[in-house]
Amino acid sequence: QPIGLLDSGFGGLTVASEVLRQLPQENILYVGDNLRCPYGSREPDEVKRYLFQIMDFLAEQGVKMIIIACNTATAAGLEEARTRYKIPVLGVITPGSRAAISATQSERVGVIGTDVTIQSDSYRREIHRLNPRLYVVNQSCPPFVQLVEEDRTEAPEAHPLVASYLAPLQQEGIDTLILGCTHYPLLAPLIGEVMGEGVKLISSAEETAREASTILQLKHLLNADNPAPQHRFFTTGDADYFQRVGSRWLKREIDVTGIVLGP
Ligand code: DGN
Repeated sequence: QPIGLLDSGFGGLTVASEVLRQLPQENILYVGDNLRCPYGSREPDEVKRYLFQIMDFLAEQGVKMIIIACNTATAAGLEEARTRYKIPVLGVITPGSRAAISATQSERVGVIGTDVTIQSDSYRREIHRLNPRLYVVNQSCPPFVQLVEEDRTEAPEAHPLVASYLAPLQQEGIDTLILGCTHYPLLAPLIGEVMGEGVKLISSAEETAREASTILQLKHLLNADNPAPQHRFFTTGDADYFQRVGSRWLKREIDVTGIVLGP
């Protein structure tokens, strides 16, 4: 049985890549809802509806676990998703919060994400549940997702755009910055350059894959003796474009199928 992963587009590939690295014997199914990307500035209820359509699709394919590899969808629907499906469902916000808490020395943490994620205040609440002492500052960066989706992370306009959205955080004395959108690790070189060496960048990917591994072990669902694991990718957008850009981000040739999801 495969592990299911989903995102509004390419962002969740940052999590998929860690799952492939940490759990090389697992089969995975990935859905990117590129047609309806970005999710970040939609109403949370709409995001939730899209999320459940994708999760239904993955459940029909017989996945044993679903990783919501999208902060926006995690913020909008993780809790309800856990009550709707019998299989384990993981989000990316708790793992990212945990990673930031262990990384910070100054106890001052920044969070960047989409409008839905930042307005939900999910990271601050999760961090304070675990460690109420930390200072947490939020900043939404809506245009960053499009830079990734349109494959423009190295375009000349990318640097000034990233710098202008991060400027308010530079006055905050943070030593840790949570990349609270799974697309943002694909912009990490630029974000790192703008924030400087004193700021650690935290992506949820590693910690999320570790949590997936722990849960699969506890439930005796880990794959063993699977020397030729299968990885399938589905997109609601253009399959050829996903194949080209996705293969580059994942550094391996991927097999992509186009799908249509309900209205
Ligand atoms: N990759 C998503 C996230 O982590 O929030 C969503 C990006 C988007 O669709 N705006």
